[in-house]
Amino acid sequence: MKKLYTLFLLICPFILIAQTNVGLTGTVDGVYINEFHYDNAGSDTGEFIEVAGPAGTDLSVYTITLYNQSGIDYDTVTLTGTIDDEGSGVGSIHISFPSNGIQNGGNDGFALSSSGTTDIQFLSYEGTTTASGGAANGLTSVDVGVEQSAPYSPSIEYDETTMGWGLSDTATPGDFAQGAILSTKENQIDGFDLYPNPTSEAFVNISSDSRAPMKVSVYDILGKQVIERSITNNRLNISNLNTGVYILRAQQDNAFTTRKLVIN
Ligand SMILES: [Ca+2]
Ligand SMILES: [Ca+2]
Ligand SMILES: [Ca+2]
Repeated sequence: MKKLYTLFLLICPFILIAQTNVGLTGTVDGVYINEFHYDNAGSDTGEFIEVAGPAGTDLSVYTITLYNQSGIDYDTVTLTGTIDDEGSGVGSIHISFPSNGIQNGGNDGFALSSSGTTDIQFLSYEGTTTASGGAANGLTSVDVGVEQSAPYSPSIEYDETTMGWGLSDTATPGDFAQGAILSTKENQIDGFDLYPNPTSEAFVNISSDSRAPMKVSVYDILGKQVIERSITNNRLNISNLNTGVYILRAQQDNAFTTRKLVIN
């Protein structure tokens, strides 16, 4: 009997640390990541992560661990205080980060964990990452599916009504009330191709599997729109652009594709 008991004690810690990622729509004992902002055009500013949950929840058992694309935990924040009541018994709090306190991606993320449960919410943006170390050790993140890239939405928000993640038109750090969701996880344009790229020509060719008109926007590295045009002949004139790196975003039917365009 003593042997069995000893065995149980040996196994016990391993049982306790087995964790479950609740993913995009789950909660960690009722609390979940609700909104975040990690990247801007130019210098990053106003970076934050917001969590929401039932009013009165003691947050002192909760931790947010930030992970880079290699799965290394590069920052840890222990939460404090309680969630306020912003109406209907729910509320939110946010943690502010200094400029680029949240890495810009791709494949960066963060985990919300609690000492009171093995459930953990491990999310990422612009790809997934597998944690080696920290609260989410061994788990692979779930990508929210939208990203802060040109034209840089104010925040990324969990929409409780549709149970989906999307780009929001207003950042509301610490307020449960959210901005309008501009777009959710995007359909990609089938067969999209952009060539030559890099280019030193006065045009680029853009093709896809569809013959529908395509709307093309080009942004400079600061997020300023420099071209907006509908094309029907697969050719985009870029003779007005200087050499440099641009973001090209195309829309066709209800699908979008974003690509880096390099002009030499
Ligand atoms: Ca950042
Ligand atoms: Ca929300
Ligand atoms: Ca908010």
